[in-house]
Formats: sequence, structure tokens, C-alpha cells
Amino acid sequence: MSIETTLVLVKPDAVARGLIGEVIRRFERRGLAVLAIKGFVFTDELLREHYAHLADRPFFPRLAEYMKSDLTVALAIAGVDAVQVVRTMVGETNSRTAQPGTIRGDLAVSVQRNAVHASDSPESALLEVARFFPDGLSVSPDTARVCDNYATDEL
Ligand code: IDP
Ligand code: MG
Repeated sequence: MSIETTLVLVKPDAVARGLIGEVIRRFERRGLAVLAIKGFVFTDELLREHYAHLADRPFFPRLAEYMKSDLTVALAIAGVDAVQVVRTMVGETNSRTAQPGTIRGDLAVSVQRNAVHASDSPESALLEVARFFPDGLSVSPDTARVCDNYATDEL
């Protein structure tokens, strides 16, 4: 158990459907803490970096077009074991088989247009928070806003 900061992206399909607030609300309601928020539009360079593991896949050009189509909202989200907690809340990649109650299972119907991104490991969370918040975070993850939601032996 440790406090982690993970990276969530509200993707252009969720932004276009007016779901920025709904996504943030779910994390806040759970007791996770939003440490930073930023809106931006993906460039080709940033996309190739962020989705490097998919660059050779046949669907990559279509994915890139979609990811550049509108605003993306980046969130740095903190909590104990936040990477796993957030991935579980997000649900599986294919929204059509994602469990109801998850973000994708409730808010999306597509494999590609699946509402959100979330870091998949503590290592990628470190890289991805630094990628989208290169100036660092102005709020520390061990703030009372994070810690007060846990017993002291969980921290
Ligand atoms: P993840 O977002 O659940 O971690 P990844 O495999 O890392 O899934 O894929 C990144 C994103 O690429 C997915 O969220 C989805 O938008 C898109 N994607 C993944 N696989 C496919 C596919 O088979 N067809 C179209 N888009 C895909
Ligand atoms: Mg992934």
C-alpha cells in the first residue's frame, strides 16, 4: 500500500458528450483526490509518445485522428493504490464488454471511443503524469485531502 498519483485522460468523445464533470465526479465521490487538471489538444508528436505501444497497429491512424479531434482533459489523481483503483473504475478497453458500474461500462459503447485513459502500472503512471504535467504538480499527494480518507495504518 502506498499513495500513488495516476494519470487519467478524459478523451475527446467524452468531452464532446459533455462528460468531463461526470468523470471527475466519479473519482471525487470515491474519495480519490484530483491534484491537477489541464485541457489540451493532442499533437502528432505527443500521440506517438503516449501510444507508442500501438504505433504499428492498423487502427493507429484512425485512433490518432480521433484523439486529435477535440479537447482532451488530463487529470492527476491521487490515493492509496490509485493506479489499480482507477483502472478498476475505468473498466476494460472494449466498452461493450466493460462491466456496468465502470466508467466505460456506463458511459461508452466503443472500443476506440472509450471515454477515458488511465495509467496501467505505477511505472507508467510516473512517466505519464510527468508527460502531461511537465512542470510538476503544485499539490503534494500526501496532502490531508488525500490522507484523511484512510486509516493511518493504510498510508
Ligand atoms: P487501455 O486504454 O484500456 O489501456 P490500450 O491497449 O492501452 O487500452 O489501448 C489504448 C487505446 O487505444 C484504447 O483505450 C482505445 O482507445 C484504443 N484501442 C485499443 N485497441 C483498439 C482496437 O483494437 N481498435 C481500435 N482502437 C483500439
Ligand atoms: Mg493502455
